[in-house]
Amino acid sequence: MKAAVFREPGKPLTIEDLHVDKPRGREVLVRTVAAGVCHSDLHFVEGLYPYPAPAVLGHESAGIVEQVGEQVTYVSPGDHVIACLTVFCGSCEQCLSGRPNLCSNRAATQRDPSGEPRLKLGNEMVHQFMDIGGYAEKMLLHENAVVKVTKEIPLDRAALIGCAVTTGLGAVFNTAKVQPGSSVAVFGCGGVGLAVVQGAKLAGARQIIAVDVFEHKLETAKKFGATHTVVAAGDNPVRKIRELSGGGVDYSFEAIGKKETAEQAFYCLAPGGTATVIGMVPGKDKIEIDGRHFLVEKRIQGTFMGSARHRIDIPRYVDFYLQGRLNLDDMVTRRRRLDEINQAFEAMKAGEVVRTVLTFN
Ligand code: CXF
Ligand code: ZN
Repeated sequence: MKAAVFREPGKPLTIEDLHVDKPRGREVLVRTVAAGVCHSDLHFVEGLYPYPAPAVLGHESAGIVEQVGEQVTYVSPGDHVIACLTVFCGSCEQCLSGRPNLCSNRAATQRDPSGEPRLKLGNEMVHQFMDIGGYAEKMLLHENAVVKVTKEIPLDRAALIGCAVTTGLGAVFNTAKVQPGSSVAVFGCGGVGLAVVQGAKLAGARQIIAVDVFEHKLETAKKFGATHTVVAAGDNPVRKIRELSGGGVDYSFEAIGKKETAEQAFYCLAPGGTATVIGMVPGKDKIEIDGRHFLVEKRIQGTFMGSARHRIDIPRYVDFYLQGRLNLDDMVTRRRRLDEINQAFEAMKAGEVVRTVLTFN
């Protein structure tokens, strides 16, 4: 099968022919139909975060089950599925406490490292990014890394639920628990930021302030439900947000992954407000906060994949889409083939697209 392979940080991905094993035990073999191109993959391609090579990147994919291992009970061939990087073991303390997104025993869902690998290039083992490896014609996944979805949702839209949508909506509903009537600021209007905007609208926020350096992205944010916009180019947007919200917002979301914007997300809060940092802030960057703000009960917190319990949350998001309450159609702004993956990254860097989705035959 063809796959886009990561070989070295800073180098383009290369399209190569890999061998994918047959599903064993609780594994399922999925024919990829669509793969969203997410900023997080680019962080790894650029070496901002390390990842072992060679690896198949991609973690926002959807497809059709082709074959299942002998112990699989959850899906059958022909089922439509969304791949989820929040693969869960189902029996560790995190899973049993209702936080399967933080599963502490992913190893239980992976192959024994000394045995036959899932993916190979000749005799060499190839890593599967986040246990998915979605930039490939096929994905060999643990059954707990997929969610079955109705065939009513087109798979190129469904793919986005695998990352951007679950991350953004989940940050709003599960992590921050945004209340009806509240005010929200969203830093960054890419795929995740727009999902936060849509989530805030679904949660009944009265004011949704979108912040970005690109004016065209702010225009898009308005279409998705932003009530106000702030252009952040060269300027600290905190004063403007405080002005618009009459003293600070109840909830803020950082969907970029920068120290500066994480700090701004905290400083634009009203007393009692909560900042949720979604973006991947590099570990070398320390977030600095003036301690006096804690006296008025301001909070800052992390979130991982929208604190998702993916088998519960994803079917709900699919229903929102089918009911016309979640706009995924306009989030897919470009479709490309697998061998155009590097151009898709370039377009993302230039701020040209909300989401490129790679489509497969
Ligand atoms: C990320 C989270 C960290 C690993 C890669 C995927 N989430 C969304 O893009
Ligand atoms: Zn992602």
